[in-house]
Order: sequence, then C-alpha cells, then structure tokens
Amino acid sequence: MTTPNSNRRGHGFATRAIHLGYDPASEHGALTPPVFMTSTYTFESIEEHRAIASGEKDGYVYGRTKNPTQAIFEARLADLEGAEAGLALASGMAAISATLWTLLSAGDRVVIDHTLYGNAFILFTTGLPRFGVSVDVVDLADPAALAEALKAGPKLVYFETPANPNLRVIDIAAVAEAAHAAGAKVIVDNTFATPVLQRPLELGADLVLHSATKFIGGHGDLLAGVVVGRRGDIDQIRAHGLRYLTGATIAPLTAFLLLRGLKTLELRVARHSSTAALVAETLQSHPAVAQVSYPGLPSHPSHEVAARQMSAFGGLIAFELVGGLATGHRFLNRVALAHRAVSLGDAETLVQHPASMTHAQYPAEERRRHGITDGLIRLSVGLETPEDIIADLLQALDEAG
Ligand code: 3LM
Repeated sequence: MTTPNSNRRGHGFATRAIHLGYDPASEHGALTPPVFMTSTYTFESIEEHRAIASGEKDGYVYGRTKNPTQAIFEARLADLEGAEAGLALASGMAAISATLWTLLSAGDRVVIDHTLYGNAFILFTTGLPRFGVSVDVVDLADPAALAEALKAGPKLVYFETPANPNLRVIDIAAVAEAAHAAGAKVIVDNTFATPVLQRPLELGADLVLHSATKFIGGHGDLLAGVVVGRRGDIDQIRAHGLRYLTGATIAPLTAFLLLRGLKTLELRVARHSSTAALVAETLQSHPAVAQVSYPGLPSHPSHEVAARQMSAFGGLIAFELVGGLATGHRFLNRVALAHRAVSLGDAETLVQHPASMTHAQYPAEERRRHGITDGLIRLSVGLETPEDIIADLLQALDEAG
C-alpha cells in the first residue's frame, strides 16, 4: 500500500494532504483508496502469522488494532503534524483515554490546564483519580503556577490551545520547555487549530491529539479521534490503549471519510478563519456585545502568543452579550441560518451555550472560577457566504437586545 511514490517529502501541506501514503497503482488504479471492510486477515502459513504478529514482517492480523484504510489516514495526518507516527480511534475521547491509560499508572501525577473540553475535564478530575492518578488543575498561562505544579513531579502536562470553549491561548513552547526541564511529557489537544494553523510538535510538544470529528472530518458526519507523536509512544498506545484498554477502534469507512476531509482541510480552515475574523470584528463593534474572545483580535489577552504559534486564528469565537445569560438565551433562540448544536468545525455555522451544553459537566463553581461564564456563547463559524452568516447574527442580536 505504501510505495516509494507515496512519501512525497518536500511537497506542500495540501499536496501531502491529498497524496501522501497512497499510490493508485497499488490498487488497480483506483483514484481513491479502497475501504477495507474486513474484521480479520488470513495467512499463507502459521509461520507467516507469527512473523506478522511479532512485528518481524509488515501486515495485518485483526481489525481491532489496524486496517489499511486507517493506516493511510494515520500516515497522512502524522506527516501533516510533523510526527513519526499516528493512531486513529473511534472518537476524540477514545484518543484521549487510550493515550492516558497507556502512559499513566496508579501513583502518577498529571497537570492540566483549567480550561478543557467538558468531558476531558471530567475524565481528568473524576475518572483518573478513581485509579490512583492525582491531577493538578492549573492556569497554564501563568508560568509561576506551572512552575509550582511541576515541583510535584508530574508525568504529563496536558492542555488545549486555543481552549474549548473560551479560546484561551497557551504558549506551547514555554510550557514544553518548563515541563521537559521537570521530566514531564507534554500533550496538546490541537482540535481547534488543526495542523493547518498550528503544529505543536514543532514547538516542543511530545504528543498531539485531535477530535477528528471536528475540522479534520469537517462535514459533521462522523466521530473519530487521532493521536500523533514518536513511533515508540504511538506503538505503545496502539498495543495497550487501543488493543486491550479501550478497544475503541475506528471504523474503516470513517477512516475513508477522514481521508476525504483531509483533501480540503487547508482550503476549509482558511475560509473558516477569514470569515471568523470578519465575524469577530463585527461582534466586537456591536453595542449589544459585552466581550469577544478571538485569538486574532488584538484585544485577546494572549494575541501575541497566538500570532507567534498560529498562522491564522481558526473558526471558533466566544462572546458574551450585554445582559449576560438572559440576552444570550434570546440570541440563541433567534439565530435562523446558524444551527443551535454542540460540535464544531463543520460547514454549517453552529452556535451553543457552553454552561448548559458542552461544559455542563464542570461543577458550576469551577466553571465560573475558570472564566466559563453563564452568559458565554460559542460560535463555530461555518463555510456559508460570509455576508449571510453576519446578517443572521446581526438580526439575532437586534431581536435579542
Ligand atoms: C464540543 N467537543 O462541541 P469527540 N477535544 C476537544 C473537543 O472539543 C472535543 C473532544 C476532544 C465537542 C463535542 S459536546 C457534547 C460535543 C477540544 C469534543 C472530544 O469524542 O470526538 O467528541 O471529541 O465542544
């Protein structure tokens, strides 16, 4: 499947996103890779099985650990992130849990940033402690707080940047330098930025995770996750985290749809970003809007860090209306083109209320402490005609106010 023609080093991002890891000549000239709908694989002999199972020979044994369509996606995304290897799983949460359960044991400590996707936060703060892992919740934008937490000797430092839901930005290079000096590995959830805009491994991170359900899939029609990094780490996560700790295998058809998504990732993310920049400016200058958080706005508290580590600022915006929760609810009920829905990174503009939707799992007290206010609205700017998105938001703001 992987041929000399397939590893096109030196080519640009979009070329690799379209071609890498697949040569049509190896599959009857088929332009798009086949979907290998098989659960198991056959062997010429027991000796061949032994050679493949032991890793002496390349090949496949059983569909839970790998599938040829999945392997192309893994090679392609790993390359786009600048990683040696990748592993695709059934969802973003599957990628996170398979990674953590592989790397951690009872007695270990972990440092996390205080703003994470709601279910990731709950996995860290209530799931892992059940198995004897201690978790320190820290503001990773504060170097002194990080330095203090690192004194306890954590094994991992974990964060999202930009973070879900309020678009806080963490300095990847600064956290990686401090964490490595203390002997900790750094894991970055790069879901909001995608490798088009930000490549954390190049800035010192050890592993990068994605909910591929979002921009990478890009069409709101699948769930998937992926983790990329050094080959040794990824092999271990496949062998333990996937094979026997979670069994959270990606479906072959989902891997095929992700390959389709990758072909337009650069184009889509550029359009999400340019429209979101227009929307963020429009919101910021509107009298009904109290506050806008978008890493591309000079008013964002970490705009300089964002401009250093991202090539553009993505499709997500968080904002709060004058009048807080009550006005926010009216706004959410008035949008007509945008859909009220969780998830993000789709062609459709999606709008949601983190305190009652994506981050309802956070205890209310913690949510407030970490700046996820009750009135906060999160907008995933879609690929529709920019003027139509803006017109819809403006009419909803007028009606809500
Ligand atoms: C959401 N987020 O709407 P899956 N990492 C990040 C994420 O945003 C998510 C995951 C991991 C949302 C999903 S909320 C009910 C819907 C930064 C998911 C988890 O397991 O593929 O959903 O990824 O913010």
